[in-house]
Amino acid sequence: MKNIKLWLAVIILVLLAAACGKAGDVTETTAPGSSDTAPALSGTDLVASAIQKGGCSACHVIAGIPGAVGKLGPDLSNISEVIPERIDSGVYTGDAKTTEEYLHEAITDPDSYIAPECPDGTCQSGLMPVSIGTTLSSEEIQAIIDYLVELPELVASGAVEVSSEAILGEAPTLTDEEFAWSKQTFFERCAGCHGTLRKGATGPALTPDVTLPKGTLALSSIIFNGTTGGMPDWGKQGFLTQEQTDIMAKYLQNEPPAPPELSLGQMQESWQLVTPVDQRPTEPQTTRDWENYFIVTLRDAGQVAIIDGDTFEIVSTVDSGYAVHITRMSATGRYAYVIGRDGRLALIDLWMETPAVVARVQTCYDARSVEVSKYNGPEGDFTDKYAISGCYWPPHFVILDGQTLEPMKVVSTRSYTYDTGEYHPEPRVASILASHYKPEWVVNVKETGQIWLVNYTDPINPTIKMINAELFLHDGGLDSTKRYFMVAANQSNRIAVVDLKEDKLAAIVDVGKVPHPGRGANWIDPEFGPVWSTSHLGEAALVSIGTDPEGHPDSAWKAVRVTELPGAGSLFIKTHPNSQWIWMDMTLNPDPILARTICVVAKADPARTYKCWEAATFGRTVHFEYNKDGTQVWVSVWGDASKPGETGEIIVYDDATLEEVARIKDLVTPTGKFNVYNTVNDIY
Ligand code: DHE
Repeated sequence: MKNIKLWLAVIILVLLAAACGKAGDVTETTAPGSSDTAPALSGTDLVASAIQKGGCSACHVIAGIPGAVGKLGPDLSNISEVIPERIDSGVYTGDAKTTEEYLHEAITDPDSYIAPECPDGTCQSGLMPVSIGTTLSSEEIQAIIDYLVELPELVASGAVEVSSEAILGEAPTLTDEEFAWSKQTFFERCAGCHGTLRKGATGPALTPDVTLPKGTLALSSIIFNGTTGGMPDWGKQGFLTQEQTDIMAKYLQNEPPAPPELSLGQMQESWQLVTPVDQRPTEPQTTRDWENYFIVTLRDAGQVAIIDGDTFEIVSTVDSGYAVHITRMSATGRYAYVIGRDGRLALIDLWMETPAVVARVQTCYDARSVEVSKYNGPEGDFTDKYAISGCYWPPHFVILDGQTLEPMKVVSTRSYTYDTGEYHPEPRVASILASHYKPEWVVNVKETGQIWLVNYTDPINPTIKMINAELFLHDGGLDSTKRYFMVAANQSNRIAVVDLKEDKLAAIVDVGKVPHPGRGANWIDPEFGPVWSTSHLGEAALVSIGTDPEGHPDSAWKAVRVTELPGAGSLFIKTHPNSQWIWMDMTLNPDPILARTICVVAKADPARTYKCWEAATFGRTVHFEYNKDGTQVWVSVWGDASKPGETGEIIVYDDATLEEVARIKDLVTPTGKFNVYNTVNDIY
């Protein structure tokens, strides 16, 4: 036995030495299992090759295996020491009687028992592909088992250690058709989190140095099943078949293709002034309370529905861009600006009897944000004057005429990271918010971690103050005084706070894992005074930050309260000054029941959730919005566009009693919804 161990250790050391370089480096070798490795493998070569073929490194730490530093599954370096105790514990649900049998079962029938703890939280059933058992030969499976049985001693003797150096094989090939399909699907489904150039942000980087060591099997499993960290289960949800998932997994191991640029001239060519300003109404043409309209994203229909907040009638359904992301209103509320993921911006006149698009333009190929000029004060009246569109690709923002959408100015955000000064080719524009204090927009540049304050008094020659903040800026909103802007640096697990009166960074606050506030929620905590809260994608917690440096200096810019939630995967929270609740969803929780469960926390007793309930029998619940007077709350049930009867609906609740008031049924995949009055006045 001792000889075998020594032999294993020596070969591993040789392997590691061959793969030399600093941690994180990547070594090019011939792909295991390719024809170039024709001679039969034995010993540790066989173990390393089998582990890579099975994609085990993508999810597990396995000492001695180059690049095996995955965090989705349990650390396997000492697993064989844990197993006997686990088998005897009474909680084990499989059939194994010995360590070897347990390991065999774990590889060939992974869901027979789910380990209790994984590095990132609870271990997820269904993630480890059942097909590993058939992909690997019995010889390969046995080699892995033997290695894992010996591993604790090898680690203890110092013969092997954990190594992030990865082995790179050849990228799998795709047909032209498969490549074109993958490219388009990646843009539509994945680029938002992982970046068009796949350098990562909300989701991890997916460049070949990261994906090749994981291999097709592991990547495919992650894409199909999702992860507890917020990666959607595209296969389980029915968006991708197993075959499509495998094609995508192969595509990700190839170099990302460079997408095209978009010039101001090209934007101007796309510009359509459907109804010139002088042909539009000079006063509202409707007797409805248009300030209580909700502009509802019908995501997969490429439309928005304009719904009367008093009667719940659909006043108009308007074609907009692909997968509309958000809507913002002009400062008077009269115009709605709707931005699609494809960078198509539509301007809707809400004063028309039947609201319709009065102008369109394309400012990017991939966009998430739009905002308007709101300032009216000593420096001028900019009400309804300008708009700004923020792009993921090309990485830039565009200033437009607010009444016609004529593109006026494009500003690139390609720049250097705030901390190490590295050049970044794709710093994407995440949220944009209009200051009420100055004629400025707060533009959050995700990958460089800078918050740009863009002064629009002279939009062709804008001045920009660049504030160093934190990497991976995403979404955020104002505090209740509107003086401070709070933005999630989501992959940094922090909130950056900007003082819009002084134009400077006020604080960086540590919160939970992957904060995702939407625009957040402002309320008065009974102990800590005014706070702004965020929920999280990666952690089951609502975290509240003190926002009153004058009245409550001890709490200001600190995470003063953590309220535990039933699950992670939350995208949005909401409240209203008149409400006693904070509402929250868990849209991206991998458990389908939790994904359609909503919760409220009582402001008077914020230590725990007051009530959680499954709001629908299908789909996922997502995003809240109040009506104009703060008495009713709307939540979307995000269904499947291809399933009649389950495409989606909006549930309206009475905010005081939490009783259901109405269901607006058969909407196609409703997601975000924006009440005109609340959006204009930043009420949340
Ligand atoms: Fe969003 C806001 C980006 C996925 C619905 N989303 C935002 C903002 C950004 C953003 C930068 C802030 C805009 C602002 O305030 O100016 N969203 C992204 C992504 O990059 C991400 C993670 C992945 C992607 O591919 O787009 C993403 N978002 C989603 C969804 O899957 C949602 C649920 C449905 C959809 O449209 O695809 C979704 N995002 C929303 C909504 C808002 C939003 C409803 C506005 C919230 C608010 O109340 O302001």
